[in-house]
Amino acid sequence: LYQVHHCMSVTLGLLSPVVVFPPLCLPLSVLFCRYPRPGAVHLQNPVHLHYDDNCNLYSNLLKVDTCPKCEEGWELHGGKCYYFSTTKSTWNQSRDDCRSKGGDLVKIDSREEQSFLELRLRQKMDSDYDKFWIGLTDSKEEDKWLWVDDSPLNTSLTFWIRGEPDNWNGRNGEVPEGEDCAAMGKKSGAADLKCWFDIFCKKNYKSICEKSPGLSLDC
Ligand SMILES: *[C@@H]1O[C@H](CO)[C@@H](O)[C@H](O)[C@H]1NC(C)=O
Ligand SMILES: *[C@@H]1O[C@H](CO)[C@@H](O)[C@H](O)[C@H]1NC(C)=O
Ligand SMILES: [Ca+2]
Ligand SMILES: [Ca+2]
Ligand SMILES: [Ca+2]
Repeated sequence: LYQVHHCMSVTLGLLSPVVVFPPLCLPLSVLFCRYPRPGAVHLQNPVHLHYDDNCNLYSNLLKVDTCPKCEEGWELHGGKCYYFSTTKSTWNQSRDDCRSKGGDLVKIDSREEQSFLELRLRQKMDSDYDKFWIGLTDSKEEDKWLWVDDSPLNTSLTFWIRGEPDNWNGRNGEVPEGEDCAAMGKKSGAADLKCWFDIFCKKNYKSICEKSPGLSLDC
């Protein structure tokens, strides 16, 4: 059964987009689907209708192929969309910018994701000083590294450069709070993918945003 999209239902004389009035799914609705639609495959009789626990309606009337799609300027990889900024700002400002675009600073969940980002940054970085913010900070509590979704850093999935994080205070201790934000990138390529380091959050860097793709009918 396929989830029903692009259908209208008539319930109690009211025309409405299909779905949903939890907890009552109003299964007495009459369903009107306009087809053939591009990308829609008309399936065979008999027609089955089924509501799931969230009152989403499923039927075998038609199958509409959808595929993940990223907005202009974002790159699809491994089922997620990535945006590599071209301007530099503080960690906080970079995070706000990602959120205003519907995402957040990137959270690195796998060696594969790190490998993709490490490779892309080799191409994106103007020089080896041209680093990119990631969504990792220990600003709440020193040495307790959290991703932007508040999940703790998995200590078996880290890519710190040797000697990092070191929470450096500046040459004469002029930054008492130390280094609390994480950035990454090595223009010439990182040994064993290790290219994370902690640095002052006020530093201006480019950044990597991540968000989930939308679904497109245009595959
Ligand atoms: C970043 O923003 C948070 C929350 O708004 C604030 O508590 C923190 O002090 C800011 N950090 C910096 C370095 O500006
Ligand atoms: C941490 O990462 C390792 C290596 O990828 C993985 O096997 C493990 O399940 C992860 N632990 C958690 C709590 O996510
Ligand atoms: Ca991720
Ligand atoms: Ca720190
Ligand atoms: Ca450091």
